[in-house]
Amino acid sequence: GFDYPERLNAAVELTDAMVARGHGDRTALIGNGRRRTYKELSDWTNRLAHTLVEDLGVKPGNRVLIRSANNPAMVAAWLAATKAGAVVVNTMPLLRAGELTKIVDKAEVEFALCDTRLMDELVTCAKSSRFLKTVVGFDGTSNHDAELDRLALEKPVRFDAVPTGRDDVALLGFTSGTTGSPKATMHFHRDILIIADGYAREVLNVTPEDVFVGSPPLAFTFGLGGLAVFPLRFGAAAALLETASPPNMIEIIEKYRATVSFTAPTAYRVMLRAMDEGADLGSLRAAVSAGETLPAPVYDEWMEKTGKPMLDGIGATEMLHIFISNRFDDHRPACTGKPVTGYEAKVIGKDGAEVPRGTVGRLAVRGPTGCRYLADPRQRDYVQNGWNVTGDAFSMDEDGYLHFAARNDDMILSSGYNIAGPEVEAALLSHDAVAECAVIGQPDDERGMIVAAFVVLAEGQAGDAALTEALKAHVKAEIAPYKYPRAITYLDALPKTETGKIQRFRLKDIA
Ligand code: 3SK
Repeated sequence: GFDYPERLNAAVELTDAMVARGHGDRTALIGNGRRRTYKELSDWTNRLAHTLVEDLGVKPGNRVLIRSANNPAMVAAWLAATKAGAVVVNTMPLLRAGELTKIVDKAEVEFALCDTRLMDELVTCAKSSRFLKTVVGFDGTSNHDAELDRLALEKPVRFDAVPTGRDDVALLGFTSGTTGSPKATMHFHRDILIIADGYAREVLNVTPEDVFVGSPPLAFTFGLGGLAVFPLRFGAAAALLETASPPNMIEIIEKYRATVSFTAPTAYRVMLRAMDEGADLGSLRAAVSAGETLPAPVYDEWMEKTGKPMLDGIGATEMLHIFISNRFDDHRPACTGKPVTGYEAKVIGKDGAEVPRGTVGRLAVRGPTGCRYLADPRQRDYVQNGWNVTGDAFSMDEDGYLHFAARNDDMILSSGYNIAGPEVEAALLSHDAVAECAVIGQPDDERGMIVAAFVVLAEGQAGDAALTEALKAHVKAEIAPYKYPRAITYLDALPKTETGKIQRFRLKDIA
């Protein structure tokens, strides 16, 4: 089990406790051209915590919103607010005032810490907010040239962190999901450590020698885990990128000899092409893929080129992080693997009963973390009889491995056939002309639904009638012919959430 003392502050465990364990001189964070050791991070966050409490008046339980791109100052702000006993709401840098207002209202946010380069939308939101009264800027470029930094510089480097309980809420993770309406998920101090002591320890075997890199925003729990909690829990380093395009990630991997990467399959496809052009990604010992289905060809090519498996995993903001994953020594293509230590999984039908092995149903999980929506009736749908019923359709094979079929709303019922959209997407993606694609069901008088594909073409390709026919023929040759897309539309880009997930529901309006 996961045994933590009753009084537990996750931020202390990730900073001061690491210094006490002898990691003080090791690099904790790299970003904006600077390295920060664990001792520097500990001092920095303690000074900031003093400022939050003494200058701003933050009290335990206050909700503190943080707005920034991925940089060390954002991690420091998160840790400092957590040390002060606040409940932190990390937000994406691109959100507009209207979107911020929904979050501020839902979470009753009173304080906001914001990279000075991103103030405008937040100030607009604060002007009309019933809740948000204090907005303070920090310098995301780490030159300590903003109000929060200046106040903190005068403070002592020791701070008596608020002795929070292990089951006190530390974090509100917002999920807009792929369907649009935001929910806040509550996570305890212990949950933050569990995802490291479970998944990161068991699946990734993190050591102090590791250097993490990746693309998910820290405002998404996938990124907060992979780029802050996991490295800091084990004395490793995180290299943070404000703009995590695949070329930037490649540059950082080569420069810092990064060992663990967290990103989505689309970025790994670009990295594979860069390897053909001579990029050296040989330092990577663990490539974690999540957030979207990992197509078998990407998995196969990665294995072929690096000799190491790509670690496909599935997580959810509701569960905080990854709960089912492949392992270095136990992995298969087109397979998400088995539950992470502490979690159990089953596949259930509409009646809630487990379906036979090999049958597609809804994935239900339970374990040391779980869904607690803040003031939201959808809690009743997500947690049923103690099981977290995810929005994903999976099957479990005879050996207990879980295979992704689709998000429940990605299943397409066409002429009596149940077609998993991602399977058609994988078939399309294996054609050289296709860079990205998404498949949805489109209402059709004759068939009820047809499979409709939206394709972003690879450079130099033309989306003409000949290519459309070629793509249809290609899918028919790859998978059962009835699954082929009867409609193909070419787009310059796919609609995506801030976290890079394709918003298939928005394609319904384009179709
Ligand atoms: O797959 C996801 O959506 C996810 C969400 C939160 C944390 C981790 C992951 C992989």
